[in-house]
Amino acid sequence: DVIESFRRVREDFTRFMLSYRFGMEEVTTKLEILREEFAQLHSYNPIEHVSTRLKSPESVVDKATRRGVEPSLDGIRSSITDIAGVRVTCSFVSDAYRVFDALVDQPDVVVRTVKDYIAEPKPNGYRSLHAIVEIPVFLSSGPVHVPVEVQFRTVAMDFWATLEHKIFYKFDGAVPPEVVAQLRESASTAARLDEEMERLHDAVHGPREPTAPGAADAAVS
Ligand code: 0O2
Repeated sequence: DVIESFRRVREDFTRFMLSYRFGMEEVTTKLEILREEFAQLHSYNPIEHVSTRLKSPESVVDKATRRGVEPSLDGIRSSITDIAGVRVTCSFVSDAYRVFDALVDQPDVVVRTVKDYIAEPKPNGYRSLHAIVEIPVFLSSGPVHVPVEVQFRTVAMDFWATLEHKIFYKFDGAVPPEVVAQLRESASTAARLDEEMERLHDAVHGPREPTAPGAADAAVS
């Protein structure tokens, strides 16, 4: 009857949203293991902090509607890839690439797309390394392959992006041109700061194993 079919739809949707939370937790556990291993074996921690966010059911439905996605859970699963988001803030640019490599080299992690906004910043100055990875989650109903958006950035990139995000919302997206120009300028300052800190670190501790910028490109599937 109608109540029974509504109950089933609700259960399917709850399981669908839960799978993203579990996918996100799988990724954070992998990062936690890498962090701990680096710290214990190399006495070095490349990860400053990790944060997560799950899109609300309302904003998932809004985004799907805006994009004209087929109104089914499978349609949403294949088209909306940022329902689960993990942000990894690293100390240095080379660490961002190094942690990225260590994550995507794992056999159960499948890379769907990579956008390297560190090698090629957005026109507004935004820098970060983005990857959509697919991770298996084993539910009682069977395995699901969940896409998770992982953003790798430095503390300086994170500082800039957090403030830019606030300014963008303050102006409701219509940021005045002079503010846009100042933001672009401050993004260059942040990029220079990253370079200087990396040089300083290498001078004090000696250069680390090379992690060529753009190494991420090789992993694009
Ligand atoms: P939130 O609240 O952080 O999740 P998409 O529309 O996401 O499917 P797009 O635009 O190709 O497709 O995705 P992209 O470029 O990979 O970037 C998506 C996310 O990166 C954003 O998510 C932000 O988190 C971050 N981001 C991208 N560009 C900028 C920027 O110019 N400034 C800042 N501050 N962050 C940026 P959401 O969903 O917008 O926001």
